[in-house]
Amino acid sequence: MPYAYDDQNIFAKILRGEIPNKTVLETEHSLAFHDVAPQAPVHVLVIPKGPYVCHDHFALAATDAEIVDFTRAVGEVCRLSGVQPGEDGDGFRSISNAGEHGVQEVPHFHLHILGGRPLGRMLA
Ligand code: DGP
Repeated sequence: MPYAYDDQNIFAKILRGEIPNKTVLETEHSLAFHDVAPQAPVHVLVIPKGPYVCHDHFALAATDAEIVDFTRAVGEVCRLSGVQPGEDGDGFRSISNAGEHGVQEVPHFHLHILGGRPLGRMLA
């Protein structure tokens, strides 16, 4: 059964307030917080509050309101983190790992926003 959501995953616990987090942004349907093991000066995770396992699950099953909220939250996180491309921020990378081949550690959909230094070319 694809997309079986485990409500004991660590981000579900963060959403329930059982584990602390360093919040960057909270909206009606989304939460953004600093990664516990940052891989760059800016490393923020953006997650929907709904129980979605991975990006494709979210894309197929989330409501329009959740998708709009999440998409806007990503833009707002980039703005708040100062990584917008251009003379001020110089850009960022957004990554979402899914499943075994994608080496997804936490089975709650999240988008990594990485920036604050040149990241090098990476597709795989
Ligand atoms: P992924 O491989 O895409 O599933 O990456 C999961 C990320 O989640 C990884 O970069 C580390 C981060 N992470 C794991 N546990 C915690 C936690 O308890 N708090 C926070 N803030 N981040 C966590």
